[in-house]
Amino acid sequence: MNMSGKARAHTNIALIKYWGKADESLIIPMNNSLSVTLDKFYTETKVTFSPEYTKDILVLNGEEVNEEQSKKIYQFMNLVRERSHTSHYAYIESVNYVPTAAGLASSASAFAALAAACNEALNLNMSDKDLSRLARRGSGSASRSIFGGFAEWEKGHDDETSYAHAIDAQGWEEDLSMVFVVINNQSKKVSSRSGMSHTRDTSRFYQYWLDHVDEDIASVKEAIRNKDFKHLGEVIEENGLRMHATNLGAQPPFTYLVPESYEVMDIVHQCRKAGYPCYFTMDAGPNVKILVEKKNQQFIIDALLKSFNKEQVIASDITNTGIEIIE
Ligand code: 2P0
Repeated sequence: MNMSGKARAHTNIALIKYWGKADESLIIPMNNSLSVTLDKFYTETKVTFSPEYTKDILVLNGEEVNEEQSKKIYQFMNLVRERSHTSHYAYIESVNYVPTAAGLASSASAFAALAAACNEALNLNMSDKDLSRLARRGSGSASRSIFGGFAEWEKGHDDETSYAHAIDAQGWEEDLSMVFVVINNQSKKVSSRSGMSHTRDTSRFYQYWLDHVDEDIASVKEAIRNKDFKHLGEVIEENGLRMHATNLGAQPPFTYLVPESYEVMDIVHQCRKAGYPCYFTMDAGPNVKILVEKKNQQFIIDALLKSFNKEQVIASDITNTGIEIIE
């Protein structure tokens, strides 16, 4: 008998970053992180387990993915089999809903959707907390994509204690949005996995990062409680830049940022000067994400469109919806 389940999960963007693991194989982070879940970018995944399959197969956006690229998925499926005492292999069909050519496909939505689809297919009846723990084993940031709105991943100290939960913002997220500036650069990409590992192991600034991240988490939670956008923005901008500074302190140093990234940061500063508060954050790549109140979103977009083309500037609401079972 075939067993199948289909789920949707949205991408999240960290406002306080996850950067470095305490345990590489269990994916336990060195510090707590905090994110917003985005409405516009998501993954839908259907998984079908069958006694007739002789291996796992992944079809991504309609094309079969080769074994090398699917390695992380196979490891994850082995974990699911172990936990559910199933020996069946699975056929996994996954579609990323991100604007074409934006290059924003994310392992966060991918593993959150896959965890939820497996839970459904195998009738595992996992709680959101346990789904978050499971998704974490695929990719750390996926632990946060189980939830909508603001989510905090508590680092914990082992597999049991490391998971995310939603943070009640009393509906504030409905007033906020995120504007993406997609910067295409040709430089060789350092994956977030290897970048954070190299930085944790070698950066002269890494201890400084660890020493201040808890303060940032506390400040962000206070700003959310008070619906204080300026406070929120100032903290997240500092935290994001500090994460990128740790990479510059690594031996050898590296950076994800390119000249256009700095150009966007400058536009953000100019918008603030003009009386439109907005704040930037960057992840393991050159793209810049700008947190803004919806009422000021158009001003920021117009300012960006003087330097970037329409395809490069994409706005998304923050969704309150966590993982969903579909069909
Ligand atoms: C985050 N980033 O908190 C951090 C901040 C980028 C910068 O992409 O190794 O893909 O699979 O656990 O979850 C997190 O990297 O890394 C990430 P793994 P993941 O979103």
